[in-house]
Amino acid sequence: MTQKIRVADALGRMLAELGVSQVFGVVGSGNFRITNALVATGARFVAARHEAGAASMADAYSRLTGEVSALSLHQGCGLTNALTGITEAAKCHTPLLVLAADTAVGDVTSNFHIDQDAVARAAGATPMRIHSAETAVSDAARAFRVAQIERTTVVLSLPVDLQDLEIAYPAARPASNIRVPAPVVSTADAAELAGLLAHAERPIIVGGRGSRGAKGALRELADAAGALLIASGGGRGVFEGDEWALDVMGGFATDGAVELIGESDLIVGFGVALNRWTTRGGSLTDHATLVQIDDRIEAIGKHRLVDLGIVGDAAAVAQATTAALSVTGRTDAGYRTPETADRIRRARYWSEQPVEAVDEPGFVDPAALINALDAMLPDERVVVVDGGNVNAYPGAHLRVPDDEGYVLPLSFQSIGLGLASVIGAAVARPDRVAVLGTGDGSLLMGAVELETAVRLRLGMVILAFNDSAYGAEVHIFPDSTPTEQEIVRFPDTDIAAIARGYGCDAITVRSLDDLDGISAWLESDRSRPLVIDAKITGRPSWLMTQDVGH
Ligand SMILES: Cc1ncc(C[n+]2csc(CCOP(=O)(O)OP(=O)(O)O)c2C)c(N)n1
Ligand SMILES: [Mg+2]
Repeated sequence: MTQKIRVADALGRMLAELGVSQVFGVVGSGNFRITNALVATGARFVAARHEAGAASMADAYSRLTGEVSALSLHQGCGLTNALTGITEAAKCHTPLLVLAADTAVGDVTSNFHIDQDAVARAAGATPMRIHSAETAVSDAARAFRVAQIERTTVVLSLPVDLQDLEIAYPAARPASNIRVPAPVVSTADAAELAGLLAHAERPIIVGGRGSRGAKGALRELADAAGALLIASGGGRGVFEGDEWALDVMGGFATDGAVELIGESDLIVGFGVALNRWTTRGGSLTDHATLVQIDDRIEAIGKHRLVDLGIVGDAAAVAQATTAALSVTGRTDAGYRTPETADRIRRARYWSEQPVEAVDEPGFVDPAALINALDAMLPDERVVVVDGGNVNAYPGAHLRVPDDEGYVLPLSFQSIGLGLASVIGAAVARPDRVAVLGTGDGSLLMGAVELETAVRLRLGMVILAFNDSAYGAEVHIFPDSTPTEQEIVRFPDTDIAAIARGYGCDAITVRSLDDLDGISAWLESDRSRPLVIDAKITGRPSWLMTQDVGH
């Protein structure tokens, strides 16, 4: 039966019915009703303590589930507070729907008024809005589809006066059963790529985030082509478990992996940006023939010029190329020799590389610490990384079980997104232990979300590498004087005490002898987050020695 309901209630109901099942946000008067309507229709709401946190939670959640989540914000300042996380999501093509209340149409003197469309556009998101009460349902349904199908971050502005008007509901129902045609691959493209693979002596296939749905097809292609496999940072885990796979390409690669990449003559990237990090500024790729396959034409050659670019679906291109290879043929083992197998085994994981640990009294070596933690944690985990000098330790040393076990919220290279991201990851994957590796500076930027993690009873591990500094800045300017460094150094902060104040379990680690608390927590019911305040030696990480831009 048709009834009259408020636009806000209609939108919340409709979006939940379309598939928004998880909402993060901070609720004010402008988004109170729509958020409650989502919840009343079955969506789960997580109240963050700051919009910056809510944005990163939603971003990480959608990265791991592939689902459009919603970020619910108050008008004006709610949106600006969330902007760094929205920018990160937009740069990573996260399918995210931002429900941004807006001031009433024409109310430009409201304290809350800003040009929200301009703000969204400037951040790289797609600005959309509801235009009238009559069109509100179809406006919002369109915004959901754009986020979902175009894999983009949409900021849907919702003027508060329009939200309050009444409309008939159910209105015209948005289509929910959409069939997308199977991707088509040109046989000429597949034959050309097959020809390159057949003639290459040592081919390597790189899988990025965009290759996640194609891993089986890529492994078959690599088998047929005698190619090695490796993931980009964003795609880490995609080839985990394959004996011919290295772990990760780019800044996080081991020295042995760098050597194997350096000896290859053909590098074929699927769903990978081939940016300055993945290619180490080109030094990992410039010697070889470079091929890029991506379903977005604008991605091809964006960061590095390529010898061949194919616009297409990763799995479909891989399958067509495998079929073409069976015609073209490759009779030798390509890069898959016994010697290579041995080198891969030795070079695969950072956690198995020798560490020259330099414990100073009262300070623990960060590489030795992360390797110890890697060995203690269950394999079923989701690893989240923050920025800074220490980011290579969680980013590269913690092994991941598969391509649903890693979140790298560094597309905008902002520090401080880690804590909120790991909360979003833990909400997305309650079946796994969520682990964050972060710096003291990064953690303290968003520490207020520790309360959210406690309230949600998230049994996660938060490892803070505490050097009482913006260590990256110290190491980027090695010739700076102690006086100059004062602006990036801080007194020792008792992060464990702060965490306990929020209700977390916490331990302080000053040497590898202090890890019993971690074992005890792992054996407990894990009803509270564990925060590890690791007082680390202040040396530059191996990543800081690479010059790819900060
Ligand atoms: C939002 C933001 N502000 C500043 C920077 C510049 N920056 C990069 S690393 C870093 C220091 C991070 O400190 P911490 O989290 O303690 O890690 P550390 O470098 O000490 O290991 C800063 C300030 C940034 N990338 N993002
Ligand atoms: Mg630090």
